[in-house]
Amino acid sequence: MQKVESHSRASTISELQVRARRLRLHVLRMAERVGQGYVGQGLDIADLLAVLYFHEIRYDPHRLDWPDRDRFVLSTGHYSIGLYAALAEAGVIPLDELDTYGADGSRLEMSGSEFTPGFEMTGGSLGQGLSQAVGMALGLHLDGRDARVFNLLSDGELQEGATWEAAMAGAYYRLDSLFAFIDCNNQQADGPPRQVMAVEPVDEKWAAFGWDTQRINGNDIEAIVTAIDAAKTVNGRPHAIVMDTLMGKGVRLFEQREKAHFIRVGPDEWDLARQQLEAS
Ligand SMILES: Cc1ncc(C[n+]2csc(CCOP(=O)(O)OP(=O)(O)O)c2C)c(N)n1
Ligand SMILES: [Mg+2]
Repeated sequence: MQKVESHSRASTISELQVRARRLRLHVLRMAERVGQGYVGQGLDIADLLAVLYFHEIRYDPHRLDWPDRDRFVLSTGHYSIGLYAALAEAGVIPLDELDTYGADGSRLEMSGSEFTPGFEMTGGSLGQGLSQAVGMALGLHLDGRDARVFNLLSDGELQEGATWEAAMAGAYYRLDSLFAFIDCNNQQADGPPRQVMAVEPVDEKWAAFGWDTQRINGNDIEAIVTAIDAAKTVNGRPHAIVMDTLMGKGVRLFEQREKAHFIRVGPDEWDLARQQLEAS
């Protein structure tokens, strides 16, 4: 399968770090309006989204239906706050619209939908994204397009059986235009996955399913860029990049919460959160 050329909007590591910081600030801005939300996930995934939206993926913010665009498929609908931040920073949605996050009638619901500009699928029901990503990658290949598909999954989501059916299909069809990022933040709604239904060793599972697999620190921008570059050199297999991340990354107040799946934050805590982000 033919590989696409490297991205023309490439940024340096320090530029990407600045982007990631801005994405985190957007996440705090959104969540402050409602006083709660999936803040930890938005902060933990900002580094990956900065790399994807400002370095790697090909898209046109003014022509979202461009057929040759790379697809970003968000399996984990509750991570939408992070994707809204990236889409606003990228100019796909107006920055001011972030203030409507979670409000009645907003295009920015807590779990994103296809009516949100830049969303390729409706999220919320976990375990659906990889099947759709496999279908998109196969369809694009059959159409002779070299667009790639990037899918974000979470560690808790790996308990969904459909994910593994899709993993088998991706390897069977040798979809090397497909990149799955698995966010291992060691948390799910009811605590760490090992106390709910263990998912580790995550990297060994993807490798056993025939995927080109790497495991990295998902809060290290240079490591993410390097891993994607390495994946692009491997032909004939889909790529799994397993990322160990920290829920709430960048804000000590949230990093230290034992259960951070959905957090409520007091009105007096937001300024402190922003200060901690600046200091981090
Ligand atoms: C099919 C399905 N089952 C259950 C849920 C409820 N649910 C929403 S988020 C979540 C936790 C999933 O794990 P993970 O994404 O790792 O959680 P986080 O790291 O965000 O805490 C669950 C069980 C759902 N959205 N969809
Ligand atoms: Mg998790």
